[in-house]
Amino acid sequence: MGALQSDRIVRALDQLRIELPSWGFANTGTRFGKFIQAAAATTTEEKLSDAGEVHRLTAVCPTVALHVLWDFPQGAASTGEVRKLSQRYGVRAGSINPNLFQDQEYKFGSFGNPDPAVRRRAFEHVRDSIEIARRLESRDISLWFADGSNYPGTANIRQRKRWFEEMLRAAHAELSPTQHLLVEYKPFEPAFYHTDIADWGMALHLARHAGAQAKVLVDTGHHYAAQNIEQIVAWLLSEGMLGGFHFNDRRYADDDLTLGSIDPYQVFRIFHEILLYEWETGKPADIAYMIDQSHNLKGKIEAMIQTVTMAQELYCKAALVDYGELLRSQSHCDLVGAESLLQDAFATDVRPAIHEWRRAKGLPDNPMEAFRQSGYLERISKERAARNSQSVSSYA
Ligand code: RM4
Ligand code: MN
Ligand code: MN
Repeated sequence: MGALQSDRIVRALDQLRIELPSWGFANTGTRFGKFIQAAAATTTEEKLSDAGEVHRLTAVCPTVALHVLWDFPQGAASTGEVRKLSQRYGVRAGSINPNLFQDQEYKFGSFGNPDPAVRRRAFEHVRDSIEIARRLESRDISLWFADGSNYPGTANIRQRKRWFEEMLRAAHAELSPTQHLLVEYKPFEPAFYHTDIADWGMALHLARHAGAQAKVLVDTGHHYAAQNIEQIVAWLLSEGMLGGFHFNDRRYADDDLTLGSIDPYQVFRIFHEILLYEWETGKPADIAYMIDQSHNLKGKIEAMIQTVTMAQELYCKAALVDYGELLRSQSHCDLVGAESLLQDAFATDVRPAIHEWRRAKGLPDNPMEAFRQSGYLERISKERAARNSQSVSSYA
């Protein structure tokens, strides 16, 4: 690998930061059941401790996404405690995620619920979440809605759209000047006939309607099978509307599998669009990269380390594309030449250069190996086993 290529890798690694989800360290499962792990985090403190361990070994995960219902039992009054614990474990609060889908009231929706009292309650929860984010100096409030319907004719789609427009606008009015409202979309599940924010067009419309600080959040698992996600990314970048990412991989739907486990080339292509945008415009894309995975079979901390490592590898590969050459090939319609630039970059083994970067930072070459030798897993398994054998926490 030449000096130019190594330089690009160093720059890419210095730039990439990945947010860990607190819920990814707790016991979760599928709607068919949960397999309890002795080492799973049972409290917010344990989640932050596990996230801190991933950050200690990789140095690229300084923030943790938090779910309000699960991590702030006393709402805004819990922020002092969360701040203290984050500091103790060497991480910071990242995006704040309201929970608008788990309470009984939300059976027929939150912002789209026909009952005005439920809509108001949902709005108040979002307002509290914005306040929590403000107290923790978190920039992003990530909104994901389970709202939708299961049977034709049972919901007024246009009316619900109007409620979403109004309420997101009202939520936007609560933001501090530096905060962002991120609007996530998902085509189906848990609603199977219609989902109120089903795709990026709907999310884009609602974000624009809400105000200048609202952007779209792309979750890689929230698309139909053949959809070209990198094209959506390119369009949102071009509109200045890509606010964040939820990383995971999928084979069928919202499978929440480990990033790059099924289709690493797709993640590479997404990173390529982002890096090409940055190169062409000369400005950072300013995207919050977050992991949204919940592993019920793999060890949770190991799965996070695997994800972070994979994200780094694919990001570095994408950084190797010769953009000047690519644009020349594109303008001459040299199809094979242009495509090869991507394929060659994807085929490059970037691991030795990543190891070197880690060594230079005093980090272990191989964070997974270092984790396995650290004794951390054995210690927490012992400490948490009894609690985990009794409790089944979190969502399916
Ligand atoms: C959804 C979506 C959200 C996540 C919830 C729990 O499918 O991906 O981002 O917060 O799951
Ligand atoms: Mn998500
Ligand atoms: Mn999801």
